Amino acid sequence: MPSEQTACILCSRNCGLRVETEGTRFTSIRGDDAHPMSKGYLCQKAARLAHYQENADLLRHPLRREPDGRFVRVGWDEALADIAKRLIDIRKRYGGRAFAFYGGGGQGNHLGGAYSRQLLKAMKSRFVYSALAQEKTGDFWVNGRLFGDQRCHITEDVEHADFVFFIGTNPFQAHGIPNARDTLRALKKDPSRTMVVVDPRKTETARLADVHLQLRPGTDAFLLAAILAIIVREGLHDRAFLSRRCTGFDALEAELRRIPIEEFVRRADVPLADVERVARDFARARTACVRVDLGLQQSLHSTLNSYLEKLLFLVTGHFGKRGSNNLHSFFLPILGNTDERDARYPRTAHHGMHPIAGLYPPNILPSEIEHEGEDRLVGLFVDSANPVMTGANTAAYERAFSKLELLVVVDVAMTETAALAHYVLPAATQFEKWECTGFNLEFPDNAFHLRHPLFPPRAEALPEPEIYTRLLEAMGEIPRSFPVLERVAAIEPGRSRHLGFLAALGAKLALKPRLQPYAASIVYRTLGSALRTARANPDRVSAAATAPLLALALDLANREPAAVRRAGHHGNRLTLGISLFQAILDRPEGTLVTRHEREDVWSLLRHTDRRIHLEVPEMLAALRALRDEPESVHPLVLLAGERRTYNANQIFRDPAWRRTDPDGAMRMHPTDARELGLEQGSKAVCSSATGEIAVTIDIDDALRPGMVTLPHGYGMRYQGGAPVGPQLNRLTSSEHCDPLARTPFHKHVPVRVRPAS
Ligand SMILES: Nc1nc2c(c(=O)[nH]1)N[C@H]1C(S)=C(S)[C@@H](COP(=O)(O)OP(=O)(O)OC[C@H]3O[C@@H](n4cnc5c(=O)[nH]c(N)nc54)[C@H](O)[C@@H]3O)O[C@H]1N2
Ligand SMILES: Nc1nc2c(c(=O)[nH]1)N[C@H]1C(S)=C(S)[C@@H](COP(=O)(O)OP(=O)(O)OC[C@H]3O[C@@H](n4cnc5c(=O)[nH]c(N)nc54)[C@H](O)[C@@H]3O)O[C@H]1N2
Ligand code: SF4
Ligand SMILES: [Mo]
Repeated sequence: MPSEQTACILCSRNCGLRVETEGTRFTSIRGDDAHPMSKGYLCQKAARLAHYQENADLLRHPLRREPDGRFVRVGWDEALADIAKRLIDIRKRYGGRAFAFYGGGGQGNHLGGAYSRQLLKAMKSRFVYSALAQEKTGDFWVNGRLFGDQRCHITEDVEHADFVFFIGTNPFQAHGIPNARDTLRALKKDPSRTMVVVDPRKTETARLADVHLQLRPGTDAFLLAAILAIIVREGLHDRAFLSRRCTGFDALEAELRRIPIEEFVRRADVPLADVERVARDFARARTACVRVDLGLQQSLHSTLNSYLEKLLFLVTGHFGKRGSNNLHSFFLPILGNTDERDARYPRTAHHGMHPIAGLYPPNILPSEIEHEGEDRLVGLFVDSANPVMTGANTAAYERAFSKLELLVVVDVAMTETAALAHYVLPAATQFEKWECTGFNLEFPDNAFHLRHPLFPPRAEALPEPEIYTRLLEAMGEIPRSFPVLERVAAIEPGRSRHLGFLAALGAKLALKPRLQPYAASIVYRTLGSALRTARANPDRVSAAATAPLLALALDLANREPAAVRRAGHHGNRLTLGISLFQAILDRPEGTLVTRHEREDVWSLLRHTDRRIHLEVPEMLAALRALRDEPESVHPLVLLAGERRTYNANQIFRDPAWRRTDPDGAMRMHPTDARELGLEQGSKAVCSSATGEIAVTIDIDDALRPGMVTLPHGYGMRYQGGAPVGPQLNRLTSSEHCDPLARTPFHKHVPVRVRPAS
């Protein structure tokens, strides 16, 4: 069996894979040494990918729900014609405000996004709801203020830092950093390097750390503020960096000097001496960086936390250097730049919410649907997401989705969300089509991996580019053929063909501006069908879907010509982007797209004065308010959504993929268990203000007393059966959230637990 190259689709790292296949199945899955980023690295989850590619929940045909609730098989033409008619009707009756799109890519399927976004244009809607807007939009908002654009995204050079500060993240299980376990072990092995972990649980990562600050859940803002205050009090801030690269430090310093350090550290319940040592060593380290994730972003003070963790590396000047935090360039434009002052984007009808980075928060979606009035949401497309399981308050989603006039779900499998849809459209799996990830978040080197299809789509499943293009055709938004463009695309392949095609396309779109929003589908239907790769694969899916990457490659070459050349691509102003595009098509293992120099960080910063603006009035007010915040006391705090050895969002539906933890047990400290009369393996009921669910108890002294945890990524009804493991979002609430970004506080849910009767 010849081996083929692809990537893992289970987390944002998208490690390169070398696989062997037979018919429609994987027979072997290994790490790919040739992958430019992962270089052969893998974790245990990738070996189980056969359960994604083959399972009993996979959709095989388009389905329509009948009035009695049964799903019946329909043909693509019939389904798309009816969906098109109903969409046009919604647009006519209510305008674009009544329609929204949810999802558009999970942990590695981002190529379809270029196509699905066209549907919003056709519907004259701006409402994109996305999982990113229930975790990272507070972070993006802060980036907008500090660096001048919400697309100024931070990366961290953990591999080269002398001092690494992990707060609210467990990279041993969740990854998120390059080759996490190897990187963590290298840190541990080197006595000259220091690893600090701030986490209420003694996690697998914390066990490898030099210092573990096992703080009280939800107190990070207090701890971070105290660390910053110690740094300023002791004069450990980097004055040269602050005066040369930043503005607004005086206002910030004034606030930090008012922080009651001892009191804040007491609230976090960690030893003051440890905190002082961490503050000093971080500031004095030759190179240091901060890495964060959901433990900060889905916990109390979410957006303020994002501000404070960034201040930690900024105030100490650990930015824009090897081994520090940095900005990076994107290849796929997965984020926008839209804050509350942006008039192009409408506020939502019910909450008056604005988008951040172009995305609206899932937390508000159910009430935007249930809102009374002409401007409520009545039509929704969900693609690559399962919000009924993953949004806060499952019952609210179920209730709201049942009130939609039209719900269409595009997924590979019959999900809990699909079960509520009027139409369910079967997408080809990520190994049955051309695919790629937009999580290219590294600096100074950034890579892009275009994955080739390994299998033909099963039964009637189609790749998203084909689904959305057919839908636009059915809506009458684009014609079914483009004779002139097709003729130009058919000439001899090569750079001149691409240039000739682009000129013809430009002329066409200038003549017909109405077609401009649909460039992706137009190049797909025309240039796309003529594309060839070095390893042409005629019996499988054509490479047509990759055509819009040509525009992105040209754009990157135009924005960052020197970095693209340093990454090994050649050409002049016109042809560099075309060479990059061809390299992407021709290298099934992935390719470097940019290689930056350290100094480039300053041109990636978007404030016109090229400085970092440290003074953010909203955040300084929130910092001030900490001093008067009453201490909250709950019997138990649930950390709802832990990453473990065998969970991977909602990507695997067949429970057989798990080797351990079949029930997704609730972890509980022995002291709490004793008080509640619970033992290892006990059945219990966990209840919150929102709902209650059954759980199985796992006694774990790595927790702090007073906290319990449940894993994310369980609760699916495989083959329509009973939920497997906790449906943890039956416990969470959309109101318990960050005031600015509306990110849910999933890591801090007050609950009660009692033995099952
Ligand atoms: N195995 C596995 N890996 C995954 C995923 C998966 O489902 N399974 N999902 C992927 C996705 S979508 C994401 S966004 C990432 C998330 O990755 P992470 O955020 O790293 O993972 P989590 O386990 O959700 O939370 C991280 C840590 O936050 C800690 N924590 C909870 N509350 C607090 C608090 O108040 N303060 C502090 N300091 N820490 C706290 C928890 O104890 C936990 O160890 O993981 C990705 N990787
Ligand atoms: N309480 C609580 N809730 C959470 C979290 C938590 O920690 N606690 N974590 C949150 C986080 S960080 C995230 S990122 C979200 C994730 O939640 P979602 O955004 O809902 O995404 P996934 O769970 O990744 O679901 C991916 C869906 O895409 C489908 N799919 C897979 N491949 C393809 C494909 O090629 N095409 C199409 N069309 N579909 C495909 C899968 O079958 C699955 O239904 O959950 C969030 N929810
Ligand atoms: S789950 Fe993430 S870290 Fe593990 S192999 Fe897949 S992409 Fe790599
Ligand atoms: Mo996530």
